[in-house]
Amino acid sequence: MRLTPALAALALGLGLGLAVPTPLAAEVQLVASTPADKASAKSPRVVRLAFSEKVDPARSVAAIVMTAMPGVANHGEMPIRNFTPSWSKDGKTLELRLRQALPAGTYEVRWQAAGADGKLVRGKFGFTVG
Ligand SMILES: [Cu+2]
Repeated sequence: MRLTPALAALALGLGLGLAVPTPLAAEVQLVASTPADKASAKSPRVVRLAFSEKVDPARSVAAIVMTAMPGVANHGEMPIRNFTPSWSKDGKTLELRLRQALPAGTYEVRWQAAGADGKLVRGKFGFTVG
């Protein structure tokens, strides 16, 4: 069922509790990454996140966390900070360029991004370095 804005406003006003479809644009999504989710990579120096649309760079960011390392028990979460972030010209791809290749271990990349609808979306993916 398609509601015109006026009809939707009326329905809400009457408290009918109709689920009015939110913005016509879908919320921003991560469509690809390097390394890919669950991939095994060799000494990566770049982590790249490609979004489904242009995002607001002021509200969009990614962090790399090392969660395990060979031979280290109870490693815990170790934030990786030696990278420089940059956005592609079209505003859809975030590149984290590491000053040193990531050492062997398990990593999680946590991101947040705000697209055209202004909604902040969060997600994560992980990979291992062998
Ligand atoms: Cu570590």
